[in-house]
Amino acid sequence: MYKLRAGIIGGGFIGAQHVEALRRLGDVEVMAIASSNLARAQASAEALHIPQAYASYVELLADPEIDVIHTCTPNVLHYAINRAALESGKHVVSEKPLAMNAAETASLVEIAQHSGRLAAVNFNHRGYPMVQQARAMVAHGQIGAVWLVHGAYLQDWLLYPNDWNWRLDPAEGGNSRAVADIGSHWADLVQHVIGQHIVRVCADLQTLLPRRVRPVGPVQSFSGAQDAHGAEVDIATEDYAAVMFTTEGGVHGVFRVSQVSAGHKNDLVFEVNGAQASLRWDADSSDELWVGHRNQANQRITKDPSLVAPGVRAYTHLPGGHHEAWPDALKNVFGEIYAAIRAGRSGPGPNDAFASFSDGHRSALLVDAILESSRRGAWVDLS
Ligand code: SOE
Repeated sequence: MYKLRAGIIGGGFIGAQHVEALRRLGDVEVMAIASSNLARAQASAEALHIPQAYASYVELLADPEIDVIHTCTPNVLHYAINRAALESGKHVVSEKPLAMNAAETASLVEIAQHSGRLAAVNFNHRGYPMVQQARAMVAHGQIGAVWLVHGAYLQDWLLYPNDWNWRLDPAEGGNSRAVADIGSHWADLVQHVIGQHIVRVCADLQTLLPRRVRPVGPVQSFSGAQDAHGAEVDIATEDYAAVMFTTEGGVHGVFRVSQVSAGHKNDLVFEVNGAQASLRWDADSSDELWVGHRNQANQRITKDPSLVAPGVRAYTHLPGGHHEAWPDALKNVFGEIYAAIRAGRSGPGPNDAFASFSDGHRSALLVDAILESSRRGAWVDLS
């Protein structure tokens, strides 16, 4: 089988994970990487054993050998890269958010539709086997009508005033931080699991650290790097949010996100309460799905290819007891995306887990509604 050829734009934390997941698929060749300058691109190319380094994304997009672009830069560049990539005839896999605001994400949806190329946004949590098991159980009516959805996504990597990352600067990260960065994952995931869209929100956003120390030079996500000698700057984006919501089907929900909750590294939990049973999934024990009952003992289903729903087997690659986690979920999502490209499709099929540019646009609308709700202190409908 011929190999599809990928080019990576951005060599930070997530770019390196894209490279690794793609290589594990076996039928994709990572041909090139671009960064903000040649020296950085060459350093990434050397560290990740990628043959070609480009000084800019423009140069990489001009390479006719490359079929698929992975957008892994700071948020501020996503729109320009995604747009130029589609216009140059490449398929696109973009990190979220697709762009800095909903006007831009709407225009990307349109450009993607006209391009005929595959355009996906990386909501990687959808690729966990026990998330797909939860989705299958909801779809097959195994918990009854869905009533409530709740949970949280908590981190602690921005706890201290001298923790820094480009996401703290609205010019690079956007007007929302915790909500756009991790709330977007939580909300996308539960909408995927219950098969319903959020249509209304009421939010409370808080900035616990209104001033932080900005170091000189770039700092990677999760690097733990702290430079107490930088300049103090005002912080406008939220460290914490609590969001109540309702869905198109009348499900009620609430979630909390925080990037300043000590002890929580990357802690995503959701629970769905149905008329017959409940489901709970926790990314920290991602191979388990808790099933809550009223009139019988609760259950804990563990990931095992022979025990999950038939459609979920494709998301498992190892026997029970052999854990599959974050990198495997990413690989699962990429596997589906590349299979869709090979099949000549431009978006997900009904059984696919991966997210489309339309999902990315919906996520931008949700973030905007949450910001507006918190500003106004009122419920806001998604436009
Ligand atoms: C940083 O908060 C971050 O890397 C997010 O950007 C990712 O999407 C999430 O997977 C983990 O945290």
